[in-house]
Amino acid sequence: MARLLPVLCLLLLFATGVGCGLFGSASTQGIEDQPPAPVPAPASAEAVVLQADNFLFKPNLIRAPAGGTLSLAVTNVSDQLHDLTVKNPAGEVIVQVDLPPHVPVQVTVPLPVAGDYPFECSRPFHAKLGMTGRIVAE
Ligand SMILES: [Cu+2]
Repeated sequence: MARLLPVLCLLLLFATGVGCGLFGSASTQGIEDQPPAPVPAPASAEAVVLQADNFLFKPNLIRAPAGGTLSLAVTNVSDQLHDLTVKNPAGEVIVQVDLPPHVPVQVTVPLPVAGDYPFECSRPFHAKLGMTGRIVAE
């Protein structure tokens, strides 16, 4: 059930433009004197734009809050096939999606624990040529 919360928040955000005030522990809808507590929701609610090219990912370092999911809007801007392969901190592949040329692909990466989630293109030699990156969940 906890995994659904970010999705629900996202849906709520799109549906109403209001955000996650209903679910937040500190409702900061109004103007308050206190500095707002760090709320990662706006960053995680919007997809991070990721470009795949010959032979790099841009950006190749993405920071995201641990304990939720990261939405990526990935586009392969080159003319050849690439993929996005993401591993968790234990080194297990958790996401693998093909990236056809010039086709936007929405990718959701679960980030249940803090740590480094390395990603790469698994096509032969592409990672060696520079198609690597890192998601840092913190
Ligand atoms: Cu590639």
